[in-house]
Amino acid sequence: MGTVVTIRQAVMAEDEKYAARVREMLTKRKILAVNIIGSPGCGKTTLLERTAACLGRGGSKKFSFRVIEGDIETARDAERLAAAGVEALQINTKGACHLEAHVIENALKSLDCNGLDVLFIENVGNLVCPAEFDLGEDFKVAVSSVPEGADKPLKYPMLFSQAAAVLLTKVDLLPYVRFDKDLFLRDIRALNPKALIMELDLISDAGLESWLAFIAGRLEEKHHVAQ
Ligand SMILES: Nc1nc2c(ncn2[C@@H]2O[C@H](COP(=O)(O)OP(=O)(O)OP(=O)(O)O)[C@@H](O)[C@H]2O)c(=O)[nH]1
Ligand SMILES: [Mg+2]
Ligand SMILES: [Zn+2]
Repeated sequence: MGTVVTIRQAVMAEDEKYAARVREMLTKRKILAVNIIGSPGCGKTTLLERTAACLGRGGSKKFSFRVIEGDIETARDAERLAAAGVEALQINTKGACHLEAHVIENALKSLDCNGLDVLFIENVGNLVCPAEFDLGEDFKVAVSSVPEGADKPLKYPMLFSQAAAVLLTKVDLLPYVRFDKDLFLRDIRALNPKALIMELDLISDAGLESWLAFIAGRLEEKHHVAQ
């Protein structure tokens, strides 16, 4: 058992070096990197599709973005994003249930970073170990959907306590699903008082403007700091 712990710590320490290199490279280019984490089917890809559609409609918030898509198998999410006009690079982890920084460093070699404002990384659908790995991102975003139930923050505290923002998706289903929203909000507040909490309905795009404003605001802060 002791050996297992030692090896795990060594792997994570090694990955921290890759994460630091990714962060340095992206900061030099003033690219905001966002690590999007949530269970399978919570709406991560839909969020990115709707982000592209809303930016395409114009409005006050404008930024360019590309996506690194993490999935165990298939190129389906990258294909969905390509159909939405978004350049996306698909990573297949072939069994691994999270992305690691060395994979991101490698992916960045094939991603065109010119004129790029924001890099979204859609992590493998999983509420557990993606939260343990630093990919060199500026911050993590936790996505949790109404049908998953309101008890998730306390059951998977690592993600919810670190996330800069928590997105509650599928709020259009609130009338049909038993979901204690007060409990959900209270538990997030207890874990992470600073997290910005947004409620999204990705069918009607309700709440999406707040998401765009949040990303645009963080991008502006990054430009300011990197100057
Ligand atoms: N009713 C409703 N359905 C949604 C919403 N957002 C996403 N969906 C649906 O939820 C399903 C899963 O959405 P995805 O965006 O593929 O989920 P994901 O998190 O990317 O899933 P993985 O990549 O497999 O982890 C799809 O059928 C979406 O159309 C929402 O706000 N409301
Ligand atoms: Mg997806
Ligand atoms: Zn994992």
